[in-house]
Amino acid sequence: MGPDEVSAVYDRLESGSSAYREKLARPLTLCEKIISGHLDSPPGGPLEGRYVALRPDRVALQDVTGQMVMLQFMLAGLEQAALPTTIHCDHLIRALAGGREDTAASLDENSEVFRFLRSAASRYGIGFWKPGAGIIHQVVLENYAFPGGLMIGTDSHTPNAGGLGMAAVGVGGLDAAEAMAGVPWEVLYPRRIGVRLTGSLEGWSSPKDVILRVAQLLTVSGGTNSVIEYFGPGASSISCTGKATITNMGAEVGATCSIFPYDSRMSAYLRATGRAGIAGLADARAPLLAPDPGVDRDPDRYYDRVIEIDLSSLEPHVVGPHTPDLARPVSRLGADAESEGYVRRISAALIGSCTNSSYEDMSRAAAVAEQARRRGMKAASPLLVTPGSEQVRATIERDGQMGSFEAVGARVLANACGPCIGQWSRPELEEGRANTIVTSFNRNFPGRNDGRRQTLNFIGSPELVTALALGGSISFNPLTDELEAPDGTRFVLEPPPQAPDVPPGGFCVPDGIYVPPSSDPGSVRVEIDPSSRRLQRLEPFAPWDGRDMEGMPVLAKARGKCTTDHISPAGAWLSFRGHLDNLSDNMLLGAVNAFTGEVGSGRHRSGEQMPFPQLARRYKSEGVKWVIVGDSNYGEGSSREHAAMTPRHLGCAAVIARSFARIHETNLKKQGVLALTFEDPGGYDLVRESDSVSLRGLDSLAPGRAVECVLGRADGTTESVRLAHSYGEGQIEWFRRGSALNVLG
Ligand code: MIC
Ligand code: SF4
Repeated sequence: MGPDEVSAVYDRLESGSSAYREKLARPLTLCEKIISGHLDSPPGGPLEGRYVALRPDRVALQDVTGQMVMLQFMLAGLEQAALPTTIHCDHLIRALAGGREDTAASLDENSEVFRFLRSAASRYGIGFWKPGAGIIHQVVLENYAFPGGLMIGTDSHTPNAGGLGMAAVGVGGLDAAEAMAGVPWEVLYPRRIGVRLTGSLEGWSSPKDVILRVAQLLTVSGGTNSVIEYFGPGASSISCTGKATITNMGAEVGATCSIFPYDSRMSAYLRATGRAGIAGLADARAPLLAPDPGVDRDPDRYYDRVIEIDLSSLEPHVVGPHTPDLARPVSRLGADAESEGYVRRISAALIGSCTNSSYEDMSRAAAVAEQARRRGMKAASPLLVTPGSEQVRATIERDGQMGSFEAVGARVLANACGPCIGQWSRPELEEGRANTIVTSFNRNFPGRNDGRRQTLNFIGSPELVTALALGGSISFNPLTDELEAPDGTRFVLEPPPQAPDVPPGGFCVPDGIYVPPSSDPGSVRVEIDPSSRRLQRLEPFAPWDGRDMEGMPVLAKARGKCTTDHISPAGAWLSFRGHLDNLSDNMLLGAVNAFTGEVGSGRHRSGEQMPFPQLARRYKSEGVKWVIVGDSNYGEGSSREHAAMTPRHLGCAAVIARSFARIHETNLKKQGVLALTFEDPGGYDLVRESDSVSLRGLDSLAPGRAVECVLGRADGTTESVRLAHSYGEGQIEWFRRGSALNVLG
């Protein structure tokens, strides 16, 4: 979008937010302004607690979720994307040998999928970023994000663009396909969490530590259905890309999005990335792109919760393993390793990814590596660098940071997701061996990086991870402990100096990595080989038969954390993200069976034990619908709608959980699976393996009205449990018609 389009967005923001401000007769926070400036129709009153229909400014898709978006878009028979949309090829690229080799090998392995995406993009008016161009969120930040805009993206870390003052929200594929079809996008009007920043970051502390601290305070579900707005005098001390690190990882606390107010750091970044026109517009309308005056002075009145963080006293943190909210200052990591029995030796250290691969990040991490290089020292652990974009990679190659990494023995991987999403091949690692890795990524669920559940992933800033790689152990405290150079001299690392966020010599601007949509779309054929193992045209899901659901078996009762990585693992399975039937063979393979403690398998009514996908196929062949019972924050993590589509495909009628993560709950609803919660969370404990579940009164399903669930016991007795849900009026139609797509088509 050029300055003219952005200017039109600002006019709408001005008028929409004025109208809403008048209605509420109070100052608005930044997100309230952006939402009210993007409403499909003027609000009748306060929007609190309601679903709102919005008109986003753009859509971003990546290669693995984007396949389903395009397949659904095609199934609905649509012509051209109604909104500026781009596809980014990043997730399908593996990490093994190094950037060039891995990109080439992945191009080869995935050529069918890339050809499909490229032709579909060309045909439907969508921009296409080739494999190797970079990770979606970095490329979007460098090219498309703008202050005050509203974007949806089929990836949970879409809020990365909040670093540039955009309200950017991760959604399931069908939300994107609908928006691309010109249908307003619906979201629950979010609650507001304010984070007031004072002071400025010093020494080892970095933007990463801000979000790790926030994650510690909010936990993985504390941001659900909320936006996190950062403000206060410390906000402008953080660079634009540093802000993006913070908003990116708002996904880890389940926030709808996170955002910073417009400031001079954003202006500088826009100018450095070739968008001076937009910077000029935003400069001129800066007050529009910040909370209203009065909000900062009395935040408790306008935010549901306010968190204070003094940047000057913030210690560098490390989180993990297995969950991003298990935080402690790095100074305590050694003690935790001791008391918890974590493997101390670091088997690999990884920096970069969509979260932390800015010019500033790479410069600070390189400054740490440089201290070792000067002393002729190599990293004690393998160090892997994943640049977030070709723009950053080429720039740090030119400016020398890459040289510093390579000098201490680092291997540079492709500009892609690779080791962050289980595309990391580690043939040297013995099967089943517990091992510790440290990363500057955002997620650390079991099995996430290398497909091995025994790998413990600890997350910290890139500079800290680099320092840990030099020490080789998580008992090494980079702030105080000595390292030994090959000549025997001992030294303590200096904290890396502040680094520029925008390169003094400008960014290198790579070419040949972007393909615009066809100017003659009618001539483009989108081909899907009917015998393909990787792509499959979709069939519409069947509508509800209008009857109550009686006597359904509990296919799975998941205990504890059950993220989308547990429900629909990535890694090798990424190959099948465009083939619903083949992908379904991974359903719930990571879920812990609450009845047996086993991972990925359950028992058929006949007593036979088998993997969940097989069990589901067995019930399907018997014509039996079944249910999943979930624990708290079920479906946390990724936006992948596959975690809702595979159960739907294999015959799941309902998921009943203690609570849901936002995107997954919407995905279930949209794909026609009933998403229900126990009114009393203790209801979860009542469900037994041999129960049969009946859901009654479904013809009177209505917003705010409980659903009656009867558990039929093996001994013939029954027990009633009340279930709640969050269906809005229009959403019930998705269930009745079989899916939201059936309503659209
Ligand atoms: C992730 O980080 O888990 C992913 C892979 O980027 C996902 C998207 C996907 O599953 O395709 C996400 O975060 O939404
Ligand atoms: Fe890719 Fe990892 Fe970022 Fe997801 S979190 S977009 S897999 S780099």
